[in-house]
Amino acid sequence: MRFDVITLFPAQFKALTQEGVVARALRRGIAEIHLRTPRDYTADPQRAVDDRPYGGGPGMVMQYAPLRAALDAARADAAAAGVSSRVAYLSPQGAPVDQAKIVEIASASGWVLLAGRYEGVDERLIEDAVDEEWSIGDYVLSGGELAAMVVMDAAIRLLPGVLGHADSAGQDSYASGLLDCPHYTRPETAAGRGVPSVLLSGDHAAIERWRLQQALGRTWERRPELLRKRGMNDVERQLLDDYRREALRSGSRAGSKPSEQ
Ligand code: 4HQ
Repeated sequence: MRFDVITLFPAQFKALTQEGVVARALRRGIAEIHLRTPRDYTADPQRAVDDRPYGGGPGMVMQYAPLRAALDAARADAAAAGVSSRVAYLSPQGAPVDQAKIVEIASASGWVLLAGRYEGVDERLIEDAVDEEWSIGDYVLSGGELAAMVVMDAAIRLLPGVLGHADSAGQDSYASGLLDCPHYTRPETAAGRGVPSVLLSGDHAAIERWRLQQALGRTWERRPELLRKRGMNDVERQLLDDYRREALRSGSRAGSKPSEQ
């Protein structure tokens, strides 16, 4: 799949493209990331791409013309490569991006991502040239670059052949709609603390049951709204009941979780 990114700070994307899972996917040709800067599309002799907001107030706003030219060039390049891309603008006003949205994003052949700076972009550009507006969370970044990298990282790791079979994306916690279970590795005793005995038992069915139970229990404790949205089957309901009974019996923090009766 192909991403075209419009950004004033292309160097920031080295964090994504130079090492790790995404870098390997790019080297193997499974994904492509093309960067372009609106500064190359301004008519201004100073190469300015921002100006003061109409109505006054602090900060600057990214101007329509250079962004529009950069977006059009990106879409034309993608089209010449046989990729029909939609345009997404990263902003806190956008629709929240969850794992289901990432799966949808990863199923497209291409996206043009607009990473804004300052107070954002001229609203007329959003109306004319942006298909979707996405938010990665309810906080304010100093630019859309990190948000674009978050989305590309989460999407590219889902593409066939990017992850090995063992750590394939199908095993991700959110693929099941639950938080992940706890993980342990050697040594068997660390700072005097052991490992849950079931994980050393060799009983694979019991281990799978325990992991599902931990995932259900932790989701119930930490993100009950995810559990409500997902629902449970009879086996899962029983596993969670047993988890809660044990939490109450042992007096763990989860057992005295104040928000749930
Ligand atoms: N910004 N999710 C402001 C974000 C953001 C977010 C990007 C900061 C756009 C203009 N983007 N610029 N949260 O905070 O996507």
